[in-house]
Amino acid sequence: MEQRWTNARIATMAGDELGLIDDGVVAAKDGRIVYAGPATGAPTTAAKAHDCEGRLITPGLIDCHTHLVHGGNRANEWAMRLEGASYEEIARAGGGILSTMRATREASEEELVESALPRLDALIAEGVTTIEIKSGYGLSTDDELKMLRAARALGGHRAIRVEPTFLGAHAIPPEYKGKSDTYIDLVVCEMIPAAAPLASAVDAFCEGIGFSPAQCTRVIESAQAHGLAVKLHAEQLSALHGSALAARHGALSADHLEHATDEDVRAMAEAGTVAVLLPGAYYFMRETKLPPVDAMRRHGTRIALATDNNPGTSPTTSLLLMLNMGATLFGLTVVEALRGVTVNAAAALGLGQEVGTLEAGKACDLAIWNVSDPAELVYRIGFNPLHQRIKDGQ
Ligand code: DI6
Ligand code: FE
Repeated sequence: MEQRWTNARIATMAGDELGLIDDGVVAAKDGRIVYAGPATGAPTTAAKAHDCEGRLITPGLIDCHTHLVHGGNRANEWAMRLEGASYEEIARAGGGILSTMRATREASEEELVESALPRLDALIAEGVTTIEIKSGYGLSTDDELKMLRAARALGGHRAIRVEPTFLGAHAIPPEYKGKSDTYIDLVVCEMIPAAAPLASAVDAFCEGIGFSPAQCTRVIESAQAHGLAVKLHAEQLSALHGSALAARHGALSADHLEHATDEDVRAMAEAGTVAVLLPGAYYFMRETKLPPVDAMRRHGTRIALATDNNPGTSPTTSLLLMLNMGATLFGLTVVEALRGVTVNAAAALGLGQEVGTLEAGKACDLAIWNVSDPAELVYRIGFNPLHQRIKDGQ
């Protein structure tokens, strides 16, 4: 089936900027883009033209870092934090991730799907067509697999591309308290082999309250032995140089990075490892250490932005708000922010050949906006100008 979207300003994201074309056409056949460019060069076809009336078309948005599937919420702990308790104190007292672990273990796969759907619908309403969803709140083989199945099931409930990531090395479950190496044995020897058919990538929390670089190395090596891509939560609260470790292993991305050093960022640039910035967690945790965006620019490290939707540090379902926060809090330009939720987010998921730009051969995933200036997508705070979302041409 052939489709055309005409009379539009298209931001292809091809090249190094926005790839803006003022009077542009996107043409698709059977859900794949066959042309994205000036109207003057558009192929003639009998396909029905959708007149976009001068609206802006971008690639469908990509949320490349979420913990969207999880049980319960942590509003109570947030209230404790507002009264002075720290995230680490709550975690060490058995709250934090372990609090969500208990709620997630109690939930059935169907309940996890049902509780995630409203969060997913909020992202879809803002033009998201691809989403990464991590496990990491089960912390047992069965419960981690339950989470990955729930993540995949969401792709059957909505027209959205789901990329599941196994994050068993997210926290040490109570039954392994004080035995983190033994838990990593379980992750490496049992969980990853079982998760491999259900996941696209493996992630780990490289942090003092998480796992050491040595433990993360074991997880990374097991992931690669099972043909899985690698991502890493790194330099969120301290500088353990997990991001350089990730880069040395050819990871798709290292994520958070507030404490990343110039050396970490250079290693990421050289390896092509994408820096995924998570302003929602920075904001919600009231962090003060900014990620080294200037060093990333200097070294040419690709930058992505994501919601990090999770009940503990970033309970947001607005990728548009992350655009504004990436600019306002982290100093990203309009071009950097928009590329961060399209072409660079696709790279962070290893989907650079499939989505993230409007180019022939890619999936026809479009977001059509009631704006003409791309800057308006970054400028507004809490406003959604989406006119229409197209997934695989539909
Ligand atoms: N860093 C984060 O910000 C989330 N996980 C991680 O490794 C927080 C997860 C949670 O607090 O539930
Ligand atoms: Fe995260």
